[in-house]
Amino acid sequence: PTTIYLKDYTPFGYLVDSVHLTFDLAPNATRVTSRIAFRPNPDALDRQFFLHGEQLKLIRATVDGVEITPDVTETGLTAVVPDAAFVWEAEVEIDPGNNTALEGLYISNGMYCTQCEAEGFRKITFYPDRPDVMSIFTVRINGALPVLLSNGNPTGKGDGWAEWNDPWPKPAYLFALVAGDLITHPGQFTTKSGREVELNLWVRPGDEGKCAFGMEALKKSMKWDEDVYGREYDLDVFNIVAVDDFNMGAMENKGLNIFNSSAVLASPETSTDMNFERIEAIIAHEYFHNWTGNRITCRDWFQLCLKEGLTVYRDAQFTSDMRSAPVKRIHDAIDLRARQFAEDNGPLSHPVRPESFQEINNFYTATVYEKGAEVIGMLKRLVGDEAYAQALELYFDRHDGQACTIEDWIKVFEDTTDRDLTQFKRWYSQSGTPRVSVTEDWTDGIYTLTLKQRTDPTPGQSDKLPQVIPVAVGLIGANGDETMPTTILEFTQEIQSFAFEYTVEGWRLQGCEGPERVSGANPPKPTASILRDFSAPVILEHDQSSAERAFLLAHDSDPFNRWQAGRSLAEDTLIKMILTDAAPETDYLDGILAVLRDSDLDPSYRALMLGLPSQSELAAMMHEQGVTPDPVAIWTAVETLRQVTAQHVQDLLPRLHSETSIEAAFSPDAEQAGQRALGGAALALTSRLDGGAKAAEDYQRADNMTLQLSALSCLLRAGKGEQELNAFYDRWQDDRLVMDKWFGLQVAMSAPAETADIVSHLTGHPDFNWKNPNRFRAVLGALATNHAGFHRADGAGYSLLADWLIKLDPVNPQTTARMCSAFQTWKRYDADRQALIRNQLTRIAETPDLSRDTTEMVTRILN
Ligand code: DPP
Ligand code: ZN
Repeated sequence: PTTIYLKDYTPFGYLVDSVHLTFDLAPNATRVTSRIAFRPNPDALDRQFFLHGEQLKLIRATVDGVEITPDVTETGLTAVVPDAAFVWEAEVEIDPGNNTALEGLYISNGMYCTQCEAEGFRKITFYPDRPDVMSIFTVRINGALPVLLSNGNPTGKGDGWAEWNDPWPKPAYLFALVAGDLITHPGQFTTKSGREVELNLWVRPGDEGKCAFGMEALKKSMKWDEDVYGREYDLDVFNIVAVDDFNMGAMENKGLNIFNSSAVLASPETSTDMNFERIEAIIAHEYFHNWTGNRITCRDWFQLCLKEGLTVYRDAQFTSDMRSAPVKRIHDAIDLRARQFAEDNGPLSHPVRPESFQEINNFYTATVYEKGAEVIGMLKRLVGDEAYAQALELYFDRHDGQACTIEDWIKVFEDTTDRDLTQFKRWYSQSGTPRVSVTEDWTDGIYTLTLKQRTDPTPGQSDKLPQVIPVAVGLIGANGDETMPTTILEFTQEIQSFAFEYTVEGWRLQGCEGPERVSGANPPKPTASILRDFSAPVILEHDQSSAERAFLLAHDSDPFNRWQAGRSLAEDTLIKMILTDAAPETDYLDGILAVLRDSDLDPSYRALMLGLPSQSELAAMMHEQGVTPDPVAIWTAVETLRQVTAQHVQDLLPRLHSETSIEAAFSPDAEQAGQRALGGAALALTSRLDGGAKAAEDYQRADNMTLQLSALSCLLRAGKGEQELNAFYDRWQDDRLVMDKWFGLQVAMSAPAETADIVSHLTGHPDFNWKNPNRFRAVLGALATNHAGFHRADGAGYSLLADWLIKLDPVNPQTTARMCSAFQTWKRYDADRQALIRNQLTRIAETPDLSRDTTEMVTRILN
C-alpha cells in the first residue's frame, strides 16, 4: 500500500464549475451519469487529468461531446483533455445491492443510501475526490421509490423522479443521496434573518414514534448556533435520515445528514438517558458542521481536525449549555483518558494533524476528534473568551467557501490577538500525552509550584519539545475556603516555577497586577488545586497524600477537581489493593460517604463520584509504574472495592435508590437523568448486598429503558436474571436498537472466565446479523471492552475477536480496521499474553487479500 504525505500536497490541476449527476437507480445496476464542467486551475502546476474511481464499470466517456477512451486502473482514470475549459461526461454502472462496505452508494433494508466521507464518492463516479475541489451540484434521481433526496434545495419532482440543487460549493465527500420508502417527522425553523426552513426527520415506517426528541434537538442546535456563534442555516430544507447499516455515528452531508439509527432514534421505552444525551450531541455536532466543515472545509484529509476538533468543541459547549457543564466536562475527561490516552500512549499514537497515512478512514480517531477539541479549549483558555469570539468571527468571514488548513486557523488567532502561536502549534504536530509533574516549595511565606513537562517518544517521534500548557490553579486555605481563585499558568518551558504570594486579598501569582504582598504576615501553607476543569489534556503527576486528596474532595470549589480528588483516591486505593491485597482505604470510603450524604450536590454529580476508573485504565497506570498488570487481579480489586463501598454506604442506599422512581412524567432532561443515574448507582450497590432482590422488583416496575437496563445489569452481575433476559428478548426482539443492548449487556456483565463463551454463544444466535455494524459492535465490541474477559489467560478472547475480524474484513474493512484497536494496548501485558496477541495479529496480517484499512492497522499495532 502507498503512504500519502502531508508535505506532498499539491492543488488539483483543474477547477470544477458545476456538476450534474443523474442516477438511474437499480439494485445491482445503477447507472450514474455525470456532466462536469472543468477549467484549468491557474494555481496548479500539474495538469495531469486524473479522476478517482473505484469499483466502477465505465460505460462511456466524452470530452466536449466527443467520445474518448480513458486509461482506467483500479484507482481511477487518466485522460487527455484540452488545455482550456471543457465538459466531461461519463456514464458508469455500480452495484449498490452488493456494497457491504457501506461506502459509496449502498442499500440498507431496501433503502438506497450513501456515505462519501472520506473517499466514498469515487465509488459512485469518476471525480477528483479530494476536499479542496469544491463545486455546485445538481442531481436528478430516477427511481420507483416514494422518497428521493439529495443535497440542497428541491427543484422539482414527479412520479419516479426528483431533482435537487445545492447552491453552496462543496467537496464530493459531502454529497448524499437517499431513496426509499420513508416517512417524515416534520418540523419548522425560522432563522434569525427570517428564512423559513422546512425540517424533516426521515425514518422507516414503524420508527415514527422515535423522532420527536431528535427533532427538538435539531431546533435547539439551530438556535444555539445562531445565539452563540452567529451562524445561520443557509438552505430552505434540512433533512435528516436514519439508516440501520452505517459505519459511523452520523454524517454531515450538506442539507441531508445521514444518521446511524442508533444516533437519532429515541423514545423513553427504548432509549437510556445516556442514549438521549448522545443523540442530542450528535445531532448538534452534524448540524454545527454546516459552518465548521461544510461552508469552511478542509484542504486535504490531514486537516481533518480543522473541522472535527472544532465541531466536537462546539458540540461540547452546546451540551454544557443544555445540561450541566461540570458533568459534561467530567464525562469528557473520562472519555478522553479511556480512549485518547490509550491511543496516544501506544503504537497507534499520531498527531492531532497526522503527517502521513495509508487509509484515511483509520484516522477518524479520538486523537483527531477529542484531543483536537481539547486543543481548541486550550486556545480559548489562553486567549480568553472575547478574543476567541473575535477570532471565530474572523475565521468565518475570511474563509467562508474555502478549503483550509490548520495554518489558516492559527492565523486568525494570531491576527486577532497579536500573539505568536508558533509554540502552541506543536499541539497539532507532536503526538503523545504530555506528563506534567508537580513539586511544591514553601519558604518564607512564598508558595511555589514547580512544573515539569515531558512527553514519551511515540512512533516516528523520538524527541519531544515543550508545549504550551494552560494549567488552571486555585489555592485553598486550611479552613477549606478558597484563597486564590482559578488562575491560568502559562506553562511553556520544560521546567518552570510559579510563585504565589500572600496579599490582603488572598494569594496571588507573583508578578501579576494587584495589591502588594503583605510583608511580615505568616500565612499557613495553602493546598493547591491543579489542572482545574481539566484545563489541558495531560497526565498530571502530583503526589498528594490521601489526607490532601480527601481535603480537596471535601472543599475544592472547582467541581471537576473535586471529582478528580475522589477519582484519585479511588485509583490510589485500587492500585494498593491490587499490589498488596490491602483493604480499601477509609479516606476513600469516608469521602464517598460524605459526598453521597450531601444532598446539596447535584444527583448526577454524586452518581459520577461513585464511578471508578476503568479496568483498562488501571492496567495502564500499573504499566506506567513498571508493574505488569494482571487483569484478574484488577477485576477482583474492583469487585472488592464495590462490595466494601456498598457496605460502607449501606444506610444511605434506600434514600438514594428512591431517585429511580420519579413522580413526574418521564423526561430525558439533565435533571431527571441525574436522578436516575444516582438511583441506578444506588441500585447497583444495593444488589451487592441483597443479591439482586431490589433489582428484580425494579425490573418489574420499570417503565423506561434506563431503569429496565440498569435493573437487568444488576441481575446479570449477581449471576441471576435469566428469566428477565428472556422476557426482555420476547418484548424487544423486533426492535433492532434495543436488541443491540440485549446482546451487549450479556457480554458486558459476564464474569471474566465466561465472557468468551458467552460471546461465542451469542454469535450463533439467529439475531446476530454480523454484517450490521451496530450488531457486530454490540457483541464483539463489548468483548473488547470487557477487560478481564477479553484478556482471559488462555487467549480465548483474542482468538475469538481475531476470527471475527478476519471474517468481517472482506465485507466491511472500515469497521474491521476500527475494531483492531482492541489490541493496541498489548504491550502492557505479560509475556504469555503478548505472545498470544502477537499470534492473532500476525494471523490477521497474513490473511490473503486483507483490506488496506486492516493491513495498515495491524501493521502499526505490531510495530
Ligand atoms: N460524520 C462524521 C462526523 O461527523 C465524519 N465527518 O464526525
Ligand atoms: Zn464530525
